[in-house]
Amino acid sequence: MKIRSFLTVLIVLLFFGSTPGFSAGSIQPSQQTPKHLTDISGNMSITVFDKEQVFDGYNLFALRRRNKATNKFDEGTILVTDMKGNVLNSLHSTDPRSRVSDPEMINSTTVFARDSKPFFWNLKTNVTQYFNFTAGTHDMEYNPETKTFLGKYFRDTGNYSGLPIKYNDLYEYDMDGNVLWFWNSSEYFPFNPELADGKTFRGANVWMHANAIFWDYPNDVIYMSARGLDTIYKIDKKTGDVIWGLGRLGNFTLYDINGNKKESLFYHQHAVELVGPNRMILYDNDYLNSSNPDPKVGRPRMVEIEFNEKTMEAKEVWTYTAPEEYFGRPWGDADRLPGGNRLGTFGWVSHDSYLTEVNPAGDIVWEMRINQTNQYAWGMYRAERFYDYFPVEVNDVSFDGEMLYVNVSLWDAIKTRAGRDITIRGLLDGEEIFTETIGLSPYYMKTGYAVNVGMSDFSGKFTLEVSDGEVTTEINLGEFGSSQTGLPLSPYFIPAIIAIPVLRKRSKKHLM
Ligand SMILES: [Ca+2]
Ligand SMILES: [Ca+2]
Repeated sequence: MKIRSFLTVLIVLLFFGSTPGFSAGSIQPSQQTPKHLTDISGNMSITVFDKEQVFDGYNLFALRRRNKATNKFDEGTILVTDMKGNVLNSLHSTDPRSRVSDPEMINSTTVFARDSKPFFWNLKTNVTQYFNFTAGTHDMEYNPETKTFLGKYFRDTGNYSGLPIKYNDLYEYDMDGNVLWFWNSSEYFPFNPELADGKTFRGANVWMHANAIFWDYPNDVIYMSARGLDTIYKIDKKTGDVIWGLGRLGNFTLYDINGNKKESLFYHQHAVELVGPNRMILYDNDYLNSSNPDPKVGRPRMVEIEFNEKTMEAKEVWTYTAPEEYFGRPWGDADRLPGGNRLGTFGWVSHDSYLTEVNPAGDIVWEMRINQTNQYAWGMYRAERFYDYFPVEVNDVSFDGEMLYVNVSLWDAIKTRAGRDITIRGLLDGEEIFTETIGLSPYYMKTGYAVNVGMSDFSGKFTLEVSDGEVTTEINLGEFGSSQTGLPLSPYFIPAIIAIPVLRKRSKKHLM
């Protein structure tokens, strides 16, 4: 079979399925115009939106309101917005000491979040389900395979310099609140006065200040960010042993993006998570970086680091440095998105909150800003992006009169830890030609998919349909006819060859 034309689509073709998403109708009548929402949405705006460079999606985040008169957080609200900033769903915490801060999607309709207790929130039905145990501090993880939770809890043991020493223990709970696993941090990180120096917080020696956990449950390990130590620790969930540290006090030789050896790659970091095998992203607050003119003021960054557990070398592979006015001593989040953009949460209450999407080159392609008022500041601790379709890029569509060659890149609609199976169907004028199940990569990594479709009489509109049973995306690849000797060149097609890693390749010839 000779390929007469090799064509590459350079733009992203998106054809949304019939899934309606979380329309404004999912906000319950009682929540339509409460003051908390008008207060916030009146100060929320989209300042950048380059539609050519972003996948349209939904933003999930919590805003915690700080009353400037009392200097205290007085309420919290979890929001889902579209890319234009319209609030589609909101959940207002009635807890005066609300801790809503880091909601995540656990499937295409359900948010997992924590207030004083962990809970699920169904965006379609607006039903919440609270679990009867305390949610701990900073971060909580949910494992959908075991239906268990991993939380982080402060424990005071002993005193130093007249202040209690605070440890950061980990607990795994089942849905009924039974403790299934306990990690005693004082066993693995006995208090070290040298490291505690200057690391006091809330009237205690919070010397490690573990502020993020990432439970890589498919591999039974936990990545824990110790902010006070400028180090990420990898913990073996089975044995509790600390496998390594990466950072100022860790075991890796560290290199910055220019290949220079560094003492540390980040200072008082937040929100570590994996974005690939041996690759992590995190938010570098750049706080207490002694190489800065004033260590108390830095330039916040998003950083991706590749680590090699054989050579014990870790190097920056992608970084973004935000403007000075985005700096916040605490808080922050960094996410890798489908297609390779990154989403940064610059939301500490010392300034307006920014949720900022940048392309791989570091240009801001989308941004939401929540302005402070004289009375209030809205802080954003973390954010997530999700979709009601499967983001896709068409890398190649070519037809030689008898055989159709298709090569696409796919991303999941929600961020998973383990990946999951989806179904791909090939349709000619709506008639199924083939169907198969493929595995989608975790953490919004790209999944390559290529297929060759050949038939004796191939004519009609060819569509790929990607579905998980709830979310369905149709990719319309165009009209083809077996009498054609090649496709006419449209403005979207230019002759070019781009090497795309293809994880799954199947040849389908003469299926009919
Ligand atoms: Ca986490
Ligand atoms: Ca995030």
